[in-house]
Amino acid sequence: MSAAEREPQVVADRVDAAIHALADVVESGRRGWTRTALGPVDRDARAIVRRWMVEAGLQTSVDGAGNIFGLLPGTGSRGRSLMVGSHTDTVDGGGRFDGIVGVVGAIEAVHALRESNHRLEHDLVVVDFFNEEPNEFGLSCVGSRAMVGELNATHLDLTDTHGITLAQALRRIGIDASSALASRYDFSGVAAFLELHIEQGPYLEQHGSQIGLVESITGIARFQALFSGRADHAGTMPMDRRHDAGCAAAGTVLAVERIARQGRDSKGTCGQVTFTPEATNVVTEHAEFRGEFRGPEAQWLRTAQEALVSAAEAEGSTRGVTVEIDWLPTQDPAPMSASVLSTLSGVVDGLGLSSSRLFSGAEHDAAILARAVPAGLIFVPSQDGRSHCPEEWTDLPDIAAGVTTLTHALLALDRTASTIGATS
Ligand code: HGY
Ligand code: MN
Ligand code: MN
Repeated sequence: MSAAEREPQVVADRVDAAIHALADVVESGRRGWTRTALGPVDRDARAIVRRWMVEAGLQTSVDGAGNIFGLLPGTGSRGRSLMVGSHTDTVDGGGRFDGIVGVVGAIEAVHALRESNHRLEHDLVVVDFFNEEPNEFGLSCVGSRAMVGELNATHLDLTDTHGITLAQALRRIGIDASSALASRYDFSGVAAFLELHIEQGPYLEQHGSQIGLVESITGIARFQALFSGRADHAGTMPMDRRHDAGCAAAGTVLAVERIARQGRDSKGTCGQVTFTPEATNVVTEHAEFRGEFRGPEAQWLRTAQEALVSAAEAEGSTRGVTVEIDWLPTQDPAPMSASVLSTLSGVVDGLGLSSSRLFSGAEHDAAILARAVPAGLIFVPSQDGRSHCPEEWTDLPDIAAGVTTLTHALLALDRTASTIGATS
């Protein structure tokens, strides 16, 4: 550390104020803290984040996919950079910390570095990724997928339950579909990517660890299931002559649960259930729902997909109901960079923080970025393991420990990044 450089100090109250300021920018009348990416207030929140980036001394820009970037130029002339960030959109009825901690924490790390006279050799790029949460079209990580070149025309043609395409929904919030497709980021100079995030599960709290170092991020197979039967009078049509699409769907929902209980650390969840007509005196003609399987093993995800198709077909055939399963963008489990993980281990040990290595059952932009650069993911504990609900909570001292870890990790990577192999 040079004479002018001091120990970086994270200002927890500044982080707390930012988290609570964003918590005020939510969709009125919705449960919990709701700020969906394609909704009416996400753009307001992102304008605030961009202003915070400017106040932290970052040069800001926005790409064609809605990602916001803040650049802190380094002292080196090699054009190499470190990237750090997360997302600020929420699920419907979500909490105040999911994603937000990582964006606010990245900006706080910039403040801490500058206020302690640290100048990184690498450029530092802070990112607020657009639309990380699965949207009503079944697509998650829209901004980060665009950056790695994975957003494609098929994604933009995905429709919601009203027949609107994702491209139309993006246009409504000022994002042009073709610009989004052309927003591939040049990662050639990016030495590593770091994300700070709440764990959203019970592991760290159960193990008494202040910091989680993620080894890999879950694979996900998402789908839409469509059932077509026949409308009949609920009071006259005998049970054995019905083609009840609703019952076929319900049986398939239970099959998702049964299949998900069979894998190692596997999960299965259904949502967005629609019965048409919505009447109890009419046998359901059409039913649809969305679901997903998650797990640490790509092979199990494949077998789960096959098991779902045969279960749905069985539920349909016994009722004379036709079934269609459409797979939405699925992704294999994403291992984090071993060398970034090793750097993070050294940082938390050096800071005297207790830590655990763990698997992430939640999806993150880091899983997408890991396809382009060596990526690392730092967790802070979630109270009672709760998230994606208003009860989501992480204590400020835990958040501050995470931001301190992130800040020191950036200093460590700045020194060691040249030794990190590409996506190692
Ligand atoms: O769904 C997830 O795991 C993440 O919160 N988007
Ligand atoms: Mn989430
Ligand atoms: Mn998240």
